[in-house]
Parts: sequence; structure tokens; C-alpha cells
Amino acid sequence: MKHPRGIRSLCRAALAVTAVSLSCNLLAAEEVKIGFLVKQAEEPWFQTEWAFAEKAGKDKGFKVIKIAVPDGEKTLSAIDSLAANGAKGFVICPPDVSLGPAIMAKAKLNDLKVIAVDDRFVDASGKFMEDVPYLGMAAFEVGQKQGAAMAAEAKKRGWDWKETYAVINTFNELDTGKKRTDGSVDALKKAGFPEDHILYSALKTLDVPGSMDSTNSALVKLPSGAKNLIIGGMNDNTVLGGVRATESAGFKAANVIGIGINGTDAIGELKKPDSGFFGSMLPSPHIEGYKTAEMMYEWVTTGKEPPKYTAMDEVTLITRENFKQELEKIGLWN
Ligand code: FCA
Repeated sequence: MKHPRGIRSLCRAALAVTAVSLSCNLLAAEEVKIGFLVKQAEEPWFQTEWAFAEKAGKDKGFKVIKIAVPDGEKTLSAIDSLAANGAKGFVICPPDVSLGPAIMAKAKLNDLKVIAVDDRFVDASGKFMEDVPYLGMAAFEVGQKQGAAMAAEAKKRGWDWKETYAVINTFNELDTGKKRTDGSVDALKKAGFPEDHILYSALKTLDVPGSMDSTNSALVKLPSGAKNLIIGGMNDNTVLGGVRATESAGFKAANVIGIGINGTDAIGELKKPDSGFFGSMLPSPHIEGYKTAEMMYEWVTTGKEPPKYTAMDEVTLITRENFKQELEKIGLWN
């Protein structure tokens, strides 16, 4: 039977539409999804990792499901929901490193691959879970660079060690935290800083109010001859609160040197014309986010396993002098 011309072309059009939607469905079915779970989504550090993981997704053609996991319960339910959404694996900075075994058990149950970023999992006896691929900062070395930068600035200001004290806000529960402050103190001592002028204060929380509290409790112990202060901590937030505490205690910016680590979380502070927060050691959050997401994508699509341990040791000191240029260089200035 011969159909009129109009009907034939309509049929052809309908067939073409079906073919297009079929191939779309096939593509949709093939879209690779990976999760990216972070403990403190409010920190620009983690927002930067997310943004660059998404960039990797755009470049390579996969979808990144971003989930904030501030506690253990949210972490475990996030893993279930990733699996329900068809993800094949996830990158995670856990809210507590001792959740490692529980995270791995849940991931195994759901057939998901896991890469740890920034904070390395530990098992029930406190040992690193070396089987889980991990990418993070070369913490001791970065801490040493932070301490050396503090000492160099103190020397530049002509500070006398006799009237200079350091408050180091510590978070020893977290290996990457302990190694950074240990490295920092190591470099201060190597620069001749007197050991008995170092006050350690344990952080209860890894945020600005937490570091304000811990620094405050150290400041009351200072002798009256303490004229200049160095403020240290494992990242920007753990130094920023400390610097706020020195301001409330009446120390002028010229008598305080606070240097953080992360860079990303200190941009607002460095935009202020002056403060006791002198600068920050900027590692590579853009590479960490991009690389871990890319490694996970390759793992789930080609079976290529990521290395068990990747250390990132490059850092740049950013101060009010150079922060704009340095951040621009790596596409982090907006
Ligand atoms: C830890 C810190 C973050 C960041 C990261 C590299 O997770 O909490 O602020 O410094 O390591």
C-alpha cells in the first residue's frame, strides 16, 4: 500500500525522533556517577575540591554527586543513597578517620570503590588502613614550611626571641593535623625559637570559634614579658580564631604573626588591609579535587587502580602582597 508523501515523511520524522531518544537513553544509562563526600562543606577548601572534581567530570564526561557528611550517621546513609543513585564509587574526607572500617564495610556491601582524600582512615587499633587508596598533604613537610615562614617573618620584623611566644593550636586526634603542627614546631626550634616559649593548646573543634577558645586558654598563661606572638595551627580556621583572640587580648597586628594552611579559607582575611593573620601556606586543592575524581573515574571505567598513597608537598606562602596573583595562577581568584 502506498502512503501519501506527507504521511511518509511524518513516519520518517517519528522514526528519527525514536532513534535519537533511544540513543539518549543509552547514553544516560552509561553515564558514570561518582560520589564526593566531605566532612566540612562550609570550608572553602572542600568547596574548591568539589568544584575541581566537577571540572574533571565535565572534561571526562562523568557526574559528581556531592554530599556533605558532618557525622558518622550521615556518612553511612550517604553511601546507601549513592548506591541507590547508581554511583560506582566515591572519594571521601571523613568526619572522623576511625569511621574507616565502617565506611569500607558499607561500601563493600554496596559494591562501591573508595578513595580517601585529605584525612586518612585508621582501623580499630589506630593503624592507617593502607589498602585504601589515599591522597593527601605531605603534612610534616608542609608544617615545617609554615614554621619556617613564621620564623622568617619574625626575623624580618627584628623580633627578639626573649619576648616572643608561640601558641600552637593542636588537633592530635587527626594524623594530618598532628604532623602539620609537629612540623611547624620542628622548624621554629631549628630557627632558634626557645622551646619553653611554645604553648600548646588542644582544639575541641576544627573551626574559628574552636581556635579562638583554645588560644584564649593559652593567652592567660603568658608571662607579662610576652610582647610578640606567633599563632600556629593545622589549617586556616585553627589560626584565624587564634588571631581574633590576640586582638581581644589587646595585641596589635604588628606584634602577631599567624600563618595558616589551606589558603582557600583565608582569602577574606587577606583582603583586609592588615591583621595579625600574616599569610597561609597554599597547597593544591584544585589538583586534589580534580585528581581524586579522575582516579575514581578511571578505576570504575577501566579497572586501573589508583596508587595506595599519593602525597602532595608543594605549597606557596600567600600573603597580602601576592595572594591575588598566586590564586589567579591556579584559577582560584573570583
Ligand atoms: C584536613 C583539614 C582541612 C584541609 C585538609 C587538607 O581535612 O581539616 O581544612 O586542611 O586536611
